[in-house]
Amino acid sequence: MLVFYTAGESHGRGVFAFLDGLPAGIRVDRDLIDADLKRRQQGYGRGGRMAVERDRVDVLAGLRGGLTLGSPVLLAVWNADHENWKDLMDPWEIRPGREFTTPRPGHADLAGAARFRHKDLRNVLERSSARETAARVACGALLKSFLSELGVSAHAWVTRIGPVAFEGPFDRQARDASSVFCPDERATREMERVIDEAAQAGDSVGGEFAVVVEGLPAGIGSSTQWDQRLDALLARHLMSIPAVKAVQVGAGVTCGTLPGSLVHDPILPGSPKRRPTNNAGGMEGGMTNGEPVVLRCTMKPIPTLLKGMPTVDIRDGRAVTSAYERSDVCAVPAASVVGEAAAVIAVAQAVCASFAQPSMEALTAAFSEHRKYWEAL
Ligand code: EPS
Repeated sequence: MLVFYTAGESHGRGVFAFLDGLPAGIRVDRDLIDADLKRRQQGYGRGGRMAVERDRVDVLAGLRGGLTLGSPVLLAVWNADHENWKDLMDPWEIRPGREFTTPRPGHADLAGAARFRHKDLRNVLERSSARETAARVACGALLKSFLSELGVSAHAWVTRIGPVAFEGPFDRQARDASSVFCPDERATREMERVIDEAAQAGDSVGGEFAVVVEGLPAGIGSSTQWDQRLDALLARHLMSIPAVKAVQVGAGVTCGTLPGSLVHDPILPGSPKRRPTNNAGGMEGGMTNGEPVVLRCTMKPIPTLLKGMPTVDIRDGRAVTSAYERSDVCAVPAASVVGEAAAVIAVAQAVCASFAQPSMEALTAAFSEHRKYWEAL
């Protein structure tokens, strides 16, 4: 089993990722991790915090000479902004008087106050902050090295910002040239305009992104138990990205509007068995079916608004307007990078569950043997 957890507060010393259960001998590409961390920091509509941070991975355990050891891996991404928050984030002593008591509608603040009985909502928001996603991206980028040795890759792009949608094909160069990670120049300009308008109005804006995983043979995941279904695992990882409100697999919600004969993808003769369409999004019965895995996620607008929202002060129940210091206007481009990492982590977990081996050499052999079986079926 590949265990994955993160730790760390938004303005604490850093964010951290813990991975246990990886085989020994994966050659890890540090530049790839730092490139993904940098990509996650970008995107039109980001706020002041990203001007402070220069995210890079620091490997604290589990690697030697660029190779995984088969022991637990511990990754750190240090928070440069911690310097400015030392007093407020001191693990041992906090001076009273700077408590945050006005929960932002849409954020974890109020629900967290109920869950943990915190009176200072900073104790909730520090961990619920999307800063945590830097740790996920570091982890996902490390696992890209693992999956790439098996011939598996993932990519994500933005398909909507507010009312502006892009339904065209993926193009890596065009995506990387876009300020919103949308592989279309015209859509990019319109999306920038929507973000500008939201910023001018003191508001925020959400959107959608697509994630595709390619190169998986059929039969990864399992139909035998709810928690072994790969579509469910992918959805859980993606839904757990802060602000994601919907995850769709393949044709997703459209499947409920069409007859079966238009939804299900015909099986063509030949080896391997291919499909002329991919409404299933590469998933049947909780397992891959040999087609690309296609996922789509919807992100709500950022809840921290310059114009504020009606809320209450939890000290006395008075009606007030929610507070604002700084925030992103739109983080959908960054979320697409996180989505890519989340999908990679889920797929790596499913691969490790199916082909558990202590060494990469043995795991690659087992995986290749399975791929050959599928390709000859
Ligand atoms: C976030 C609020 C902002 C974002 C942050 C998520 O941070 P701050 O409160 O420091 O201005 O910038 O995202 C990140 C720090 C990041 O690395 O993505 C929130 O409340 O969720």
